[in-house]
Amino acid sequence: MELWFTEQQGSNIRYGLRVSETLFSKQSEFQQVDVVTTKAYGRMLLLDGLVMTTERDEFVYHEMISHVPLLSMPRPPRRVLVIGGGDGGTVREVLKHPSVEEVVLCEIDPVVIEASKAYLPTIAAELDNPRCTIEVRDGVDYIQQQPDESFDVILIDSTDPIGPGVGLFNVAFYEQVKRVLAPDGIVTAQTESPFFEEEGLNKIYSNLREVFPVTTGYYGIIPTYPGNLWTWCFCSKSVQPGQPADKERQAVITATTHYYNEAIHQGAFALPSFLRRSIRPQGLASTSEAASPC
Ligand code: SPD
Repeated sequence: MELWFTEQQGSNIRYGLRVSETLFSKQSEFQQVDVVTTKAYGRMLLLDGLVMTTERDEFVYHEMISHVPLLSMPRPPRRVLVIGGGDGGTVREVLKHPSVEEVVLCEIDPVVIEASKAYLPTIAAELDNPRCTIEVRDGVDYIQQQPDESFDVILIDSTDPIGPGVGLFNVAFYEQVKRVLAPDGIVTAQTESPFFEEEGLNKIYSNLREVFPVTTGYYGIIPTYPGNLWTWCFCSKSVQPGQPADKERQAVITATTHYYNEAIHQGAFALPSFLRRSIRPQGLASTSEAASPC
């Protein structure tokens, strides 16, 4: 018998992947956690039946959420916070940056970490790295207890804005993220699909714009996410997006990546017209605006 996983998008769309094996399945305190093997994309992590990552295309998401902000920082970042991201893919990319002394992973659900370490070893590869500190806690509580300006880069690697991830999309949370961010720091948040979540995406951007002086969306192509086009928001107190801060730092990273490169760093901010209307830049200095392809 053939086994198929389907993810439903609204009432009219379902995406399907043929599954050969279920490797892990557990209802945690927070959500249903599954790891299955798919014929087309290798092993896949599902939370509450939604695709979080697959072995074959995870590199796009994890490289884009990490290297765009880390390489935009005017000085080499030392301390990085990842909120969510219990599969470890974002931590793995952050630790490619030699300047990073510590990355704190704040994941609410220990079962996601357990399943990823056991069944997604290439993604969770650096979770035992001594430069990685794991906090199994709600990111909303964790951030409230951190000192002002204590992180250089903060990456909000959340689930969709439902279930345990919902508190990671509101203004009160973003205010705390801003407080904890260094003056020259950068925040990147995953901001969903522009095709299917337009209303939700507009709300996320409006919340981010209430808090951060500089915000702009950028995008990448992720075959297993609904709509295939995925967005992140680059937010800062003053740092402008679009240009890597240091070509030497960038070359160290591009020697390892499969999606991110010099052209993608700038090109990801070149928004298709329909996205300009929703995730357009705000707070860009006029010189950068003129120089940037946004
Ligand atoms: N609809 C899928 C959204 C998933 C965003 N987070 C993915 C986590 C990968 N580290």
